[in-house]
Amino acid sequence: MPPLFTSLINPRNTRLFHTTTLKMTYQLIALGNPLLDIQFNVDKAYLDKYDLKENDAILVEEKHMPIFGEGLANPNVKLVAGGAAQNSARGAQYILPPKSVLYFGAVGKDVYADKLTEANNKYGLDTAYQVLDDVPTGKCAALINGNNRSLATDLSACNHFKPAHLQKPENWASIEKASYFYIGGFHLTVSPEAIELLGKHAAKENKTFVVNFSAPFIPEFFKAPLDNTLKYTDIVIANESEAAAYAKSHGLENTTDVVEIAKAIAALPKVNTKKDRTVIFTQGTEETVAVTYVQATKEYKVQKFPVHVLDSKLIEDTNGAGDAFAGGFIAGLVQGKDLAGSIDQGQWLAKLSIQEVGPSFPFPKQTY
Ligand code: 26A
Repeated sequence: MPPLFTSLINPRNTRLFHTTTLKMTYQLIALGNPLLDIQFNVDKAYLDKYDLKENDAILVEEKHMPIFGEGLANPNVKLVAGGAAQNSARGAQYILPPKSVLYFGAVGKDVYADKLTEANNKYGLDTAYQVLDDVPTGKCAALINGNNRSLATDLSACNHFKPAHLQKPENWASIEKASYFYIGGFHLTVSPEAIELLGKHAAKENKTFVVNFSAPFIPEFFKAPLDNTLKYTDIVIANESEAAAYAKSHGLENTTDVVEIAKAIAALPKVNTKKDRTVIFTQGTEETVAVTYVQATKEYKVQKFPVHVLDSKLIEDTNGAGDAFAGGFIAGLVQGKDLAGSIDQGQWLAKLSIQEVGPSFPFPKQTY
């Protein structure tokens, strides 16, 4: 096994170049779980053996742990920077001028973190990681099966992220200057308190707070913290299976129409009444639905947008497709584009990303 991979199984020794000199003014702040993706191809039998669905994201249990070693021993394994919100942050930074996005999350002092920093540096994404001395960086087995991807995550260091890290003077100074916040719903498993801290700040300052549901298990099993987060949320991004999971856990199990589910979420109470809430549901290759609840008139504005279709022969893998959509979308907001323009840019970036290995974007850079 090559030495890098040996060190990945037992990740010690870092070159520790995740010490970015922060600029204080970023337009967009993102928060999530920084993970290294261990990506490899599997068949249905492999997924069955580990009780995994073809298209899902889960937190690993003990029985899943051998997957990581098996992945690293796979001659075709690909190690790519992951972490859903970190992927979106890289995607937004891919589009925006340098030093527009700052990403928060927790990592260990190891070669995994070095690989993440290497990728982020390539995109010009600044990070303000909380660095743990004795817990390894989190990892995600991204199991590719045709155009599906099953994600099995060992959060490790990610799990130790604390709101106090955001409150450090140098970090809070960046938060105060930012106008947009992007939260990976996955982080609800780690620190709902950190999310609430940012949500309260955004609501008080009339800034834009965007939350991605991330995976069906979030609305299903993290219902209370998600419901609390939604009070602060101006824009929700989710896919069709997350919409269905939300419906199931919120007494809407008979509602199969995504527009109806979006309406229910859009009209939930809101702390910042100066902004209406919009709920965006992507649906794979089907059109994207956006529903805004207009508080002034108590009416709903329903819009539908086609995706940028790609010949399926050109798909490399779909790991990170939703994150790319979110990244392109929020970059659009930061650029001052309207909802339709931002959604279209999200579709464009998703189409670029699924032609790359993992949650990545093409170089030389393409422009929208
Ligand atoms: C808490 N969990 C399970 C997770 C994740 C996650 N990112 C944050 N928290 N499980 C998978 N991912 C990331 O999702 C991306 C694809 O959308 C993977 O790292 C992958 O890059």
